[in-house]
Amino acid sequence: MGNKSSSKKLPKEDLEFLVNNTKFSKAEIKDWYRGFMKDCPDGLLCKSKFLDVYSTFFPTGTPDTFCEHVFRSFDKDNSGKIDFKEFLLAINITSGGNPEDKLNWAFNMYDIDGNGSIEKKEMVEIIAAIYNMLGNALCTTEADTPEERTEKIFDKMDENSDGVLSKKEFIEGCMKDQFLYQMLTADAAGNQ
Ligand SMILES: [Ca+2]
Ligand SMILES: [Ca+2]
Repeated sequence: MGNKSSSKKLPKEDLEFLVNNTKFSKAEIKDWYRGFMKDCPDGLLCKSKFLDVYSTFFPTGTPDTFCEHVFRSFDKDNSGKIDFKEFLLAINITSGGNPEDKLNWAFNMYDIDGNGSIEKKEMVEIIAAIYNMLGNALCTTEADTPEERTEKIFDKMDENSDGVLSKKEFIEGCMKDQFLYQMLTADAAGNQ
């Protein structure tokens, strides 16, 4: 067959890493990689492209703000670009990774300033973005504003009442409450 596509191959160690750390098979990972390299020949995905790809998971609503937060949570060095490995981990986790991985990731996304705890204003910001993205998908009987919703969530999750959520409080709180889990990880928009 020869190598008619001259694009770089995915390094073996990256492939192994992704097989071990995502739900995707070798063949699927190679498929994703081919598509990725077609769109991003230099091997780096910029924010606007990420938004294009990511929004296909959310056909309704406007995912832009939420996407920015998702992007930030994977763009560890804040370079404005993510590589293939970071990209596939993002797809894997946000499209239904195991609950604990997902919550670990979600915590990092909520912790906007990266100080190790979620402050109320951080949660208000992300919840507003989720509302924005999901449109009607999260319609419940209560029509809370992001601020009201945040207050209720803190009432439930802030075990030691210090006004911030630790990672432990966040993860345990979400594990106990299916609705919160789905809402806070934007799971309602997932692949059901
Ligand atoms: Ca914080
Ligand atoms: Ca606390």
